[in-house]
Amino acid sequence: MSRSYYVTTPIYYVNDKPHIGHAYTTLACDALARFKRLDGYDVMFLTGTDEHGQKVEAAADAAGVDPQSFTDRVSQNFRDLIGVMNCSTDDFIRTTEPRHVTAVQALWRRLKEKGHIYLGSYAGWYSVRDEAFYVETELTTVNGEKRAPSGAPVEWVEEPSYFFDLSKWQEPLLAFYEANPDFIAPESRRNEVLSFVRGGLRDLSVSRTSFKWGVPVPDDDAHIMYVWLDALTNYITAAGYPDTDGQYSKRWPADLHMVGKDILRFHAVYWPAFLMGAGLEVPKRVFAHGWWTVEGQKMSKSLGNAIDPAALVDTYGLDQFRYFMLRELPFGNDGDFSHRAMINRMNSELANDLGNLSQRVLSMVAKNCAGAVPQPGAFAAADEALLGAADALLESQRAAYDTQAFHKALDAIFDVVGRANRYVDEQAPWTLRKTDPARMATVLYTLVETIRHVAILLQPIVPGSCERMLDQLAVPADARDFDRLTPDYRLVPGTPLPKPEGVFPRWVAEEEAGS
Ligand code: ME8
Repeated sequence: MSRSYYVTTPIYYVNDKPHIGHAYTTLACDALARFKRLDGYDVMFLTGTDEHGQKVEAAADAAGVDPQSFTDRVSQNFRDLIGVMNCSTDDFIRTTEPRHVTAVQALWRRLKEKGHIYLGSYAGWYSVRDEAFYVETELTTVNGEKRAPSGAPVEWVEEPSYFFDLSKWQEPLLAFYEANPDFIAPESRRNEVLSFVRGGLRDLSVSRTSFKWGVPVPDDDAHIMYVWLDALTNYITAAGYPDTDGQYSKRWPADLHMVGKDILRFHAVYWPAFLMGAGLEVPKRVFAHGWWTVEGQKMSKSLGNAIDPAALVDTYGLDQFRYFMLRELPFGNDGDFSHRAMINRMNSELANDLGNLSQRVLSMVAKNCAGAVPQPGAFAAADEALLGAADALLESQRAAYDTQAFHKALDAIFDVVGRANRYVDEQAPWTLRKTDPARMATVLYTLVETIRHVAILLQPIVPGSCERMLDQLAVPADARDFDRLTPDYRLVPGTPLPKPEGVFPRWVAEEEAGS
């Protein structure tokens, strides 16, 4: 049986249109899902939408639509974005679906039976924007108004509420983090969570009575469930819960919950506590990535500067956008989107370094090797060094993907691309054509084989472009998985190649193009 890999994005609130922040998380998970599939895993890649709660209810109200029609419409925008970004999701969950309501109610019953939920009343601060409860000491005052640590406004709430006995989970959670040092990444975020939990935990309000848009609490429908208990459960709903036979045992626990740093606490503290309370397994890892700003500014509705990923795909190209998002920042860090940075990356790395290499080499092969994979002679040390570097890439890619270090994965690949470009210049096959055609064939063979490695390994990031590169190398569609990256599967000399075509166009500004 093949190894399984289950990766999830957060489920996005349907209060607003998707922007590049949402695109980022989903793209990172797509790269992981594709990588693991190519590496022989049976992958489940889940995304979806978080549709209940006060924030969504308010957005529907503001739009003058009932919440269900509103969520149907906005959820579809997130679903459409998956196609626009060529993401390979296996399932799309909506928290308003019956399968999810069944799962959340089953989880609630289980927590209740085990004595972890009790009825009380809540009096305290709540932020609708964060959908989170805060204590006075966490708040700051800005222009006379109390604000959550995120900067979101808060309101005073007093209502009957069920509570989850989170305070009892401090020690079990700390023991769990200790026993599983890779559970929270990156390290700096892990430390933040540890100090939060060490500071003590208060029981968590897990139901609301002052509005209706949510999953009813079983046997007490005056209450609806707190939106985060509802939302987090999506990860087990999609694995089949409450049916714990079947798919569930294969999928759960998830290998990775990818989230932004804003929602780490919910995933790394509340979620494992709920699961432990219910006697269910805890996910293997939560990675909290950094935050994008745009041209130096926070993206916000009021500034109207949120960038639509579809517009970037239209302007710069799909793979160019995918590449930029996963290349520009050390994954985990915050970063800034700017058009200048986008153009620099696509022109210097994709068009110049990789595109030119492949176009140069394939044109020489087309002209000088009868349009077929060249026949190499004995390999010289320089050839073996380049092929050795290409062969060694898979291991470094695995290490990078397993730690979600996309930037390191790309660094390693582009290091080989850089070596290949230097090798072309040093070996000067255009000169060898006249002086030593047999040696020219060996050099060109070394290069096309190196390009084969690069194109196979870049598939998770720029899948469409790699498909075209591999077509140009006449690599059959069923020979593009990572098990083909060994010397046993080198390109077969004499295989006819199609006419080469550029894969990574340069982006030329309109004023330059017109001049
Ligand atoms: O929090 N930079 O949904 P949400 C980077 N429904 N990533 C960003 C970003 C930015 N500027 N803006 C958004 C929720 N994101 C809950 C989740 S999960 C059980 C429930 C990404 O629509 C990032 O992944 O507010 C962040 O965590 C997520 O979108 C928040 O999406």
